[in-house]
Amino acid sequence: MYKTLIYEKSDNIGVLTVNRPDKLNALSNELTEELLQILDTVEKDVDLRVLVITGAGDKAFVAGADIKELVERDAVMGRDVSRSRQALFARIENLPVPVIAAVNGYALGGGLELALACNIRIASEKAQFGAPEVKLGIIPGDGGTQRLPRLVGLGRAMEMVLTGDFIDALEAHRIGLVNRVVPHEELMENVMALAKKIASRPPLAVQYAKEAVNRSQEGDTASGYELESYLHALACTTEDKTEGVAAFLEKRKGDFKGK
Ligand code: CO8
Repeated sequence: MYKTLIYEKSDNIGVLTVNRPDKLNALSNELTEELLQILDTVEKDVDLRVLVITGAGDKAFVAGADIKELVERDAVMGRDVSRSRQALFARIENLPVPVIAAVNGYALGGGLELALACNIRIASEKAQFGAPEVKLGIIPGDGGTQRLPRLVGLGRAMEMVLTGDFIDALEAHRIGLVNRVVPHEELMENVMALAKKIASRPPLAVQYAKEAVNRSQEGDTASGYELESYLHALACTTEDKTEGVAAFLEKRKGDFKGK
């Protein structure tokens, strides 16, 4: 049903694979449209617990925006595409379920920005990261100038954005861009183990915790604390909280219903 994406779900975990391997999974307009469609489905799926995003093939997660489509892009189109892609990536960042990027190869330009919009990044040892936009005479437009410095610090982000140089997975790990680096063949196994662990936690608590942690990036600490209190209060109203606390006290595993 999708031409540029594959979506599979099992055990409440969705795996979204960007599927243009012959173009290193470059983000074309068509692919962006299909991502929007799939988000409509994912956002409404009450059984979903975790979404994993990865790239098809052995070389790339996503090697950036489709450079062919940049040829015709004037200022008005540039602003519109940037705004709509920023909104798309913000939707991914703020999905009710956690999103894990399984970075299996090049994560460049818009592909780096997609990985940054995911909530957790696990990299294959083959992964490479870069913001090469400046080499094309443009700048990141999918939220990268804001998310990258928050994750790796101003100086490191500035160096990546101003040089366009790539960094390897170990360097990405050293600067905090990815949570961990694993052998290439074991990437999905590692990502799925993490996804399953998160999926086993009380879903509403996971959702509220994600929302509170995401708010910390918006710069207004006072309203972040306020939101945390209200989401904590909301979590206290759930059946899963009653079950989770009882399970601990009774020394047994919790049975969580997402209620
Ligand atoms: N767009 C379109 N096609 C691409 C892209 C891309 N980003 N990356 C790779 N491809 C294509 C190649 O053209 C090639 O196609 P073909 O076989 O038809 O010639 C195929 O994928 C394989 O690529 P290579 O032969 O180049 O593979 P190599 O292993 O030799 O090199 C690299 C791999 C180093 C990753 C190289 O492909 C490369 O440098 N790619 C471009 C990376 C890049 O500059 N990305 C940033 C793009 S700009 C961007 O993302 C801006 C985002 C913000 C936009 C503003 C708002 C929306």
